[in-house]
Amino acid sequence: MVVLTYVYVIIIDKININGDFVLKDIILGEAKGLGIDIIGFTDGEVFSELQPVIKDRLDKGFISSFFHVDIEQNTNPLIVWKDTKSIISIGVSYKHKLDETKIDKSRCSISRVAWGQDYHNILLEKMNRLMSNITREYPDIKYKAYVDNAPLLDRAVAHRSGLGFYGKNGFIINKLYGSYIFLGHILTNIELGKSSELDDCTTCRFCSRCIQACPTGAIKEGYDFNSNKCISFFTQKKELLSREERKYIGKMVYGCDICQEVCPINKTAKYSNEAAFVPLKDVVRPKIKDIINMDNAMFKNIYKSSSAGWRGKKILQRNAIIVAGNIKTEENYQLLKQTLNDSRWDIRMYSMFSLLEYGERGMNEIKEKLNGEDEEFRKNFNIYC
Ligand code: B12
Repeated sequence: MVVLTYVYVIIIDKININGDFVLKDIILGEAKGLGIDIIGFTDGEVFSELQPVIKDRLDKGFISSFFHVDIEQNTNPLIVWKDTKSIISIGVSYKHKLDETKIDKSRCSISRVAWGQDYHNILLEKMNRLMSNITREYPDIKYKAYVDNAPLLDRAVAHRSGLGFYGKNGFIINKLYGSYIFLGHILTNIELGKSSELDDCTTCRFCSRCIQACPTGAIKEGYDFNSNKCISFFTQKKELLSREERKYIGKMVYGCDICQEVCPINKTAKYSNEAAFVPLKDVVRPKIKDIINMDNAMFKNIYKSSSAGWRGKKILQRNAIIVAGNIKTEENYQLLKQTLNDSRWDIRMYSMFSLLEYGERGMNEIKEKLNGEDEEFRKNFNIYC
């Protein structure tokens, strides 16, 4: 039981129903050795309390196109995998320091979610290593590991496994690590018992900083969230962005941290020990021109291996062009003049949108170019400018 009494943040109240303490001890010990900061367990029961919540969000049009809604699958572990008996839920902290005082304000930003290496790979590797160490001793154990890619909701699984409570911004907040934790879960065919679910947090009860801070109003009272209004979603969606959406992007090339940065629990949260998420200043606060001029080799070597890479190189360049319209400098103006001649129609269109932010000068710059574009282009330009 030495490991159980160690630093793990959660309390396991119902140990293995077979009375087998050994296996759970081994899992906890292995997890700690692999840099898994938080771990909890739950059973394969249906998450029936989520069904009306998902339906309500769906009806309101609050669910983004990135999440496939199938309420049965999203809430029933047995439909995801018929052999599920318990779920191991993990959290890995990614709060690292970055000295912003030494960074030029004209640079653009990559949110914490994409600092260092892609969290999907890091968490999946940890979970697979954990389970292969276990199955070496217990070959009858079968499992399936997920990060973001399960039909089940990572947050709901984490909540029921005692990893943290829900913040008003929808995040799973852990008392020690705050909300800067990536989540993953493993479905297994063995009984592992259940951790205690946590009640809501008293700090949150009297706090609504995240709701007030979100510029778009995506976070609503009552633990409600419109993902189609989330700035992070704007930076990732491929459809044309309205002027309002482009303004909200501000200087973000990928993701958004606003609702987490203002959270008082995150201010005092423990820092991460995970070397894979350590940020490199020039990568996470890049020069706008470096993103705009990025070639395939730079994308492959730097951003493709981070979680900012999944939408491709062009989406980061599009966002950098938007930022060049939001941060008005002569250098950015010259960059936009250059991208106005890009071979990709959407890059040309966003260059025009951003040049318009420079007033008459920008308008004169694009006039002739716009006339040279086809009718479809001009139609979209007029709708979205
Ligand atoms: C698609 C997606 C997005 C979309 C949509 C997000 C959304 N919240 O709807 C976009 C691109 C906007 C996005 C943004 C971000 N994401 Co995201 N995203 C996902 C993904 C893949 C699916 C989420 C989703 O659409 N779920 C559908 C909705 C209906 O479910 P839900 O958000 O989990 O909320 C449900 C329950 O958790 C529950 N619930 C929520 N709050 C409460 C409160 C109470 C009291 C109760 C009872 C229930 C309850 O009810 C909700 C409806 O059923 C998940 C991974 C996963 N598979 O779960 C990551 C995930 C939610 N994202 C994550 C992160 C880190 C981010 C960003 C911070 C990235 C960034 N820096 O830009 C932002 C934060 C935005 C935010 N405030 O939520 C983490 C969150 C970790 C955590 N500690 O909570 C996750 C879990 C990924 C991971 N594996 O670590 N994301």
